[in-house]
Amino acid sequence: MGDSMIAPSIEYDYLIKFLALGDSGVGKTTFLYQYTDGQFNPKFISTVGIDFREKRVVYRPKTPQNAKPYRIHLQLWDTAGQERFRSLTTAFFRDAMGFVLMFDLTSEQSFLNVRNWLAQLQCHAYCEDPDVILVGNKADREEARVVSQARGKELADKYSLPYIETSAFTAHNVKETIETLLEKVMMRMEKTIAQIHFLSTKSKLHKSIFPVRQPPVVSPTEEKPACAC
Ligand SMILES: Nc1nc2c(ncn2[C@@H]2O[C@H](COP(=O)(O)OP(=O)(O)O)[C@@H](O)[C@H]2O)c(=O)[nH]1
Ligand SMILES: [Mg+2]
Repeated sequence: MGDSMIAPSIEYDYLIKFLALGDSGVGKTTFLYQYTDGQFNPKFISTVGIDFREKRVVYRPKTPQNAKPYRIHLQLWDTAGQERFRSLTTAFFRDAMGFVLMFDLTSEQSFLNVRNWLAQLQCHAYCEDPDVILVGNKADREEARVVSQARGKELADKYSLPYIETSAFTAHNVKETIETLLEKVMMRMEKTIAQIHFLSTKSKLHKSIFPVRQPPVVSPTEEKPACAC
């Protein structure tokens, strides 16, 4: 593990857990390593089950202008895409607040499997509509690309997800991916806190604090992919 793993102090405002998922070999481990340690690790080390990396960041709300920045302790959970670890890794889905759903721009199969990963998420995440960012990785391998930017964007739009193309090799858009996801999660959190305030001032009982359960990502008219849960 890198320096970011050494003796983190407990002084932070929020502990936020993200989880990376997607087929084996798409670049999840390399991406997270690049984010936390700022390096490309060329060694292919197959993730066994689950692992995590940590990093401290400061989140500045966009509004109001003088909003207090939050100190965030980010925990980035790394899953193994292999089928045999699925029951282990899906148990961790429940704990995560945001998801980096990754495919490999040079692998058609990994792109086709995005739909299955979304179905897994709907089954196992804390709510049916969690914050997810769709990531097409290995953008540096332009000569080997088989999934166009337009197709990636089209799929993301279908599920109302942000779409971003990254390279864990050159670090292109790696930081931006985590920042975009953090922005979404923090906005949801602020909305939830505002709802709690509203409810408590009305002296009403509320069962769900965070997360708030919302309508599913897949619209009712669409065929919902089968879930193994
Ligand atoms: N060229 C290139 N190779 C990458 C990139 N990301 C990962 N790789 C390589 O792809 C292979 C699989 O990466 P890994 O992070 O282990 O994938 P995971 O199974 O999803 O965790 C490794 O050989 C990495 O070096 C990238 O953005 N560009
Ligand atoms: Mg891995």
